[in-house]
Amino acid sequence: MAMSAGYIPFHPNPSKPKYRPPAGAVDAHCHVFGPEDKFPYAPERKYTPCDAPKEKLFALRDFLGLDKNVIVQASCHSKDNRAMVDALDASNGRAKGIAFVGEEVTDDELTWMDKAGVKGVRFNFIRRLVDSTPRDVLARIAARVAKLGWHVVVYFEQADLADMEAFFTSLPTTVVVDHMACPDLKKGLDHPDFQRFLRLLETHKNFYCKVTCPERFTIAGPPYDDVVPYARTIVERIPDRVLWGTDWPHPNMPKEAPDDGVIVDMVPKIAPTPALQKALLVDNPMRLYWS
Ligand code: 0GY
Repeated sequence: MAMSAGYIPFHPNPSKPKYRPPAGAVDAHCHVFGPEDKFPYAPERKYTPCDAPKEKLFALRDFLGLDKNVIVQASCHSKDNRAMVDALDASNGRAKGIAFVGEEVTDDELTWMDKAGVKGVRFNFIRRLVDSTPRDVLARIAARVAKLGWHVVVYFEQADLADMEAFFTSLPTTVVVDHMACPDLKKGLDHPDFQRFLRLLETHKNFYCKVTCPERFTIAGPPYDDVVPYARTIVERIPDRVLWGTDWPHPNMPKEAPDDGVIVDMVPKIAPTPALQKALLVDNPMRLYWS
């Protein structure tokens, strides 16, 4: 197993954001990991995270002035969704989930997750994180979860879009793209990769985009102003189909995890009006996850 170092801890002491999110704001991309003694990490994982239990996530939610979470299954737990479902069960209805499943998942397991508040499955195409799954398998999974009213979350890199676009647009569900499909800041806003991605979002009205993870794409470092033009362009082009999240606990970061207060303080830069902020933080995630 090729595994990166792992165990980069989340920020021990995030700053209080200056920006106050509107009432009911949703962190639509975050994770829970472990604790390992209760929910062990997957043997096939490519990195080992720090334990990031649900209690810490809920405390951070409150500290940052957020109201709800969408907890996304990450590759380090692979197809064992128990830690995520356990967090949903403990959330008093304030968390929904995105699962990772294989074709062997049973209808009973899907029903168990559906009842707990799972709203979708994630297809991860990032080669450093997962081994690839054939598209016909993914298509069959999508058809099954579509019947539950779930959607599909896709995590991929813009440079791979040309190859995957036909598959993505054939999916029978809403499609949510993680982390702006990883913009390459060295290429710039005008690069065909980013422009192609924008066209995809504008053309296909069933696509949503998470304007998340500036810390993964920045060249300049915090407060990540170099990522703002990418996120802001997407927010302004498809204001009713964008989502925001912290990505806490920021798994698999090469050096140190970001200050979550700084991540919250980016919101007014990428969504400059109160109407855009309400769409991004409340209306869009509520439509997708709580309606
Ligand atoms: C993320 C990003 C990452 C990790 C995972 O599934 C995962 O392990 O998603 C990453 O390393 O880019 O979504 O938080």
